[in-house]
Amino acid sequence: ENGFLLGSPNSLSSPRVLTQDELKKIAAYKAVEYVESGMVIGLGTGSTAKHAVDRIGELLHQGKLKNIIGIPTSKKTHEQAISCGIPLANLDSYPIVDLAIDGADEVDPFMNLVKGRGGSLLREKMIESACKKFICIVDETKLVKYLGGSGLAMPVEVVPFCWKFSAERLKNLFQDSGCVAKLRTFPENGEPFVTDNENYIIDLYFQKDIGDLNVASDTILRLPGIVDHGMFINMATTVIVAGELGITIKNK
Ligand code: ABF
Repeated sequence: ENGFLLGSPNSLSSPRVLTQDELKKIAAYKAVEYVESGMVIGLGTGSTAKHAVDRIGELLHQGKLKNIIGIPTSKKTHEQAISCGIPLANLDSYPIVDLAIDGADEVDPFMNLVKGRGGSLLREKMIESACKKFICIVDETKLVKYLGGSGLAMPVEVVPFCWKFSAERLKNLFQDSGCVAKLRTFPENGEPFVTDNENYIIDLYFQKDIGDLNVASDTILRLPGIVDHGMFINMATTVIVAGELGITIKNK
């Protein structure tokens, strides 16, 4: 009934270990249970959110959901939602979003997030800051003790103009945390990755905890040339984590 063929992770019918993608799908389908007919829904980006968008499209198609308006968080999700038959709009026409469902790259114990490794952080942040409820969906590999703690990138969107100058300034801000700042490029040709808003991404890597996230956020946002960063502080109202032992739902 809920669309899974797999049963619960430990059931006799499916003793095998679930793949990461199956866990993502479980979290996404759980989140879609919160969607009600008539809602304006923020549609996330990435391989986890993709399952939620597919599922919303499927339920619309089956007539189990009606009158949904989707607000996509990226060009990619816009295309996916169109192919799923989800009616779309934007924040100009719907400045209040009932519910957004989106993935994350890291989730700390306080439900703060790192997002943007997919490059869509700006639209995601605009839409998710306009939501009454924001459900973040992840598999358990995304859980960290502190943001930046995975050793993977903390993305910052910058205007292309003098991006080296911006990267240097960002690195200097977090010298004490052993920050390394790298322009995101395509591995195949070394060309800069360009966001949906025609900006570049500087990926920050930290050796140590950056401390107070609000201070870090304010300091980054004060730099001219910076568009936004991938820390989503105190924005998720629910986090759904799918792991080998089942689903955990944490609410604000
Ligand atoms: C979006 O997709 C991003 O904010 C985040 O960078 C990424 C997570 O991707 P995935 O679900 O593919 O791991 O939510």
